Amino acid sequence: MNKLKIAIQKSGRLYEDSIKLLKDCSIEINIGIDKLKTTALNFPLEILFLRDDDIPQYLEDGVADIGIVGKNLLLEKRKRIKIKETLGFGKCRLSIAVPKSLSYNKIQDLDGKRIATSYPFLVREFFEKRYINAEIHEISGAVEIAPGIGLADCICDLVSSGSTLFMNGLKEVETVLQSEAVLASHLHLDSTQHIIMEKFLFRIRAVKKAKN
Ligand code: PRT
Ligand code: ZN
Repeated sequence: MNKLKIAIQKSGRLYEDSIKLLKDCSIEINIGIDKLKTTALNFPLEILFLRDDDIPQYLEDGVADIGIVGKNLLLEKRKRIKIKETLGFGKCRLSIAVPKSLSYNKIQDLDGKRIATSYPFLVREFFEKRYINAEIHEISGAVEIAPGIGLADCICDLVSSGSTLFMNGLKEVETVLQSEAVLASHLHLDSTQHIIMEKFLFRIRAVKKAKN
């Protein structure tokens, strides 16, 4: 019997909820010690454990058929894949934050500023739409320390509770994107894969409905 391959995050913020979603859908899995991949015991699903950054590319290439990843990452990476369902966890927002001491009234206050981010595409698009000229500095981690060490004037990063910004003397001033985990798929599934995905989506929707 054909199986559908699902990519989920190997560890990190989406891991627990992704596993829980499978469980809530009554899909039983045994996770091995190496945690590279596993096969569901009672559903035609193979689970691949990956870094979240790699999941959009694998979905475009068809290495995985479906995957769970943050909308933030999907939109930033701009791969040719389809969003099938929002999942209601991993909620956060991609926001611009400036030092608390900076007086901020309107978006034009960001004109000519240096902004550090791991989301250069989404930030550029946000500024271009608003005719703001900002200098984007792409950095891959610890974005929130950039203003403190003189690397940038402000940042654009994911925020959930806001405590990271607070601890680094920053305040949130604009929201670029509201995000949550989504189920996305490869563009060209064969008919069997499509049927399995629809069965899985049917269960996901039932789980979501039961929670509301
Ligand atoms: O190892 P791997 O590459 O797979 O994981 P990762 O470290 O790149 O990603 P991870 O696990 O941190 O995040 C995975 C996904 O979780 C993100 O792509 C988002 O879709 C979602 N998510 C939800 C978040 C947050 N909330 C979040 N708060 N991702 C990151 N953060 C970080 C943020 O970057 C900042 O450093 O948490 C900090 C802010 O949190 P607060 O609560 O202090 O505001
Ligand atoms: Zn990552």
